[in-house]
Amino acid sequence: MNLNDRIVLVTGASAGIGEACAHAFAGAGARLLLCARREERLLPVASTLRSEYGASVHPFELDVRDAGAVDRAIGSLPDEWCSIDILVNNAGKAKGRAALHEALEEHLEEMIDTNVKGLLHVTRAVLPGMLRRGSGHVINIGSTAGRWIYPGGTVYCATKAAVYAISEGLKMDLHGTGIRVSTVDPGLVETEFSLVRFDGDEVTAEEVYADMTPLTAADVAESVLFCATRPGHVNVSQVLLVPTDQSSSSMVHRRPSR
Ligand code: NDP
Ligand code: 8X3
Repeated sequence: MNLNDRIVLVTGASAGIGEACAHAFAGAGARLLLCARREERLLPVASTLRSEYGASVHPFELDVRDAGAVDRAIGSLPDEWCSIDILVNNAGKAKGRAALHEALEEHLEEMIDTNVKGLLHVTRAVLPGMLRRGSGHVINIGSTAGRWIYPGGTVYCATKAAVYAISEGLKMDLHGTGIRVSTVDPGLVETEFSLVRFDGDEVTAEEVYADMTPLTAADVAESVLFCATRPGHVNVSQVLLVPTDQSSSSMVHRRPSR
């Protein structure tokens, strides 16, 4: 299905899964609204989409944790960009892997404010337009972490369990409106996620994906695009996408090379 001229908003599009989603949607003919905090990373993504796909792209700096900034950004979109057809709630992160009683308060707040409150802020800002038009699609990037709780992941897992609950609740809130809600929940995906989680510690970040074959950001983007391109009467409600090497949060098949 061609998404010709559909407007897709991807949050957290400056890297990883969000950037890959932007590529997938641009390749399918969509117009892209892209946001993230790091404009210096976002603008080159937008330029690449324009040159590779001839895509129409409107990038803007946004911290999804700031409810006022979210409302202002969505409320002041130029007329030709304000009818958002598809929202991909992707911006998110883990910080640290400590037990709750040893975790930094700022880490807990950053995860909850980004993964839960940020997703709610953007969704609340975008939904009124979708409701007026009687169509739209909200695609939330959850995680296996929301279904498989693991040691040191108490708060990150809780935020992703919240994304799961929000996705299920939203379907009920929007019952009969024609607006679709999907959750795409990946397992291990090699992106900058672990580098961010471990504050730039490359060795610890690399250990997460060592000696196994993780998902790529493009694998996840393909599933997101699949959800978005079903016929209007079909809602892909939940996608649980894991590497073949991963059977649970703790069961990861590794083949040490030495
Ligand atoms: P990356 O760190 O590679 O990308 C995260 C993106 O989120 C960046 O573009 C970042 O941009 C953006 N972001 C972070 N905080 C904010 C904020 N406050 N406001 C706006 N944008 C923000 O990680 P991934 O691509 O892996 O993660 C994307 C999503 O996928 C997250 O929700 C994550 O929880 C989820 N996920 C990841 C998995 C994995 O193994 N990698 C598995 C399952 C789910 P910037 O810093 O410029 O703001
Ligand atoms: C990211 C997957 O297992 O690293 O959501 O928490 S995991």
